[in-house]
Amino acid sequence: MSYETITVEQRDAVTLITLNRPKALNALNSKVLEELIDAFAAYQADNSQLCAVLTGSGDKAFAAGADIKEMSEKEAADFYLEDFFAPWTSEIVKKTRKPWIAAVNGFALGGGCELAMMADFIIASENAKFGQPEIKLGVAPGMGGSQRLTKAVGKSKSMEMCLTGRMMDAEEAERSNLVARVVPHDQLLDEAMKTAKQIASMPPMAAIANKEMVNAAFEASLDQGLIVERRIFQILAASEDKSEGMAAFVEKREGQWKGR
Ligand code: CO8
Repeated sequence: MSYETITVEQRDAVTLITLNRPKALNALNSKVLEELIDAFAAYQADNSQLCAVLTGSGDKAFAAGADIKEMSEKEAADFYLEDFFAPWTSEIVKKTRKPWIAAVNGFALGGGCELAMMADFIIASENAKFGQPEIKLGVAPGMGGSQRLTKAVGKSKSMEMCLTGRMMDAEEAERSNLVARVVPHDQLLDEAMKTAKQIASMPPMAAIANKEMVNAAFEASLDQGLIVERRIFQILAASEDKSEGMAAFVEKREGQWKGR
């Protein structure tokens, strides 16, 4: 499938998805959403693909936000009736059970920051800048920023960023637990792909299970999350890859994964 606003490439078991509107700093319009939903569904459905990386084209931006030009045409009733922004979570986050990484190469503002935070984790280049500047447009985050940013960096910092619209640089983002790791700008894609390949080499069912467990920590109470963790652990214990993984360890060899 060919796309207008993104590119998709398979590199062995890793799908690389690149936001490709560099002149608009990869701003997220409805076409981008439609194409990302398709690309993530294809990644999820393809058993040969075991991890994905999402990044932005050009040197300047991951995504500088939802497309302000497109949204400025809309009225409140349109946003409400279309349940505008809902598919980002319902179609991409919820339906992508396999792991994916955001490789943030520059500005990740507004919807761009929110999209990066939808990933399982973020690897940022030294040039990355994160922010929720919606307040300056008279609005507020709409794709999960007020919730995911607060869960990642805590109330004080999230509140300050949302209320002032200020940007956080990569070093502060790492210190604040927004990103997993910061790497030199010119090594971002290599590092993200290397990490994705490492994940893709793991037993695939265990990768999905680990993701589901960690997400439960965000979505459930501690008691509920601990039950989710135990049940998934017990299911994994019945998998062929568990027998193989443990046998491989004892026999001092690499595991050969079946994905079940
Ligand atoms: N939407 C549409 N186009 C954009 C966006 C965006 N979010 N960001 C940048 N662009 C476009 C610019 O308009 C410009 O296009 P053109 O050349 O045709 O004028 C091009 O990208 C390059 O941008 P700049 O010339 O501004 O580049 P600078 O290097 O000078 O500045 C910045 C870079 C600081 C990133 C600057 O572009 C900026 O501040 N962008 C907007 C950031 C922002 O506010 N993001 C949040 C958007 S809002 C959101 O995500 C959700 C809620 C929105 C609700 C709106 C209801 C109406």
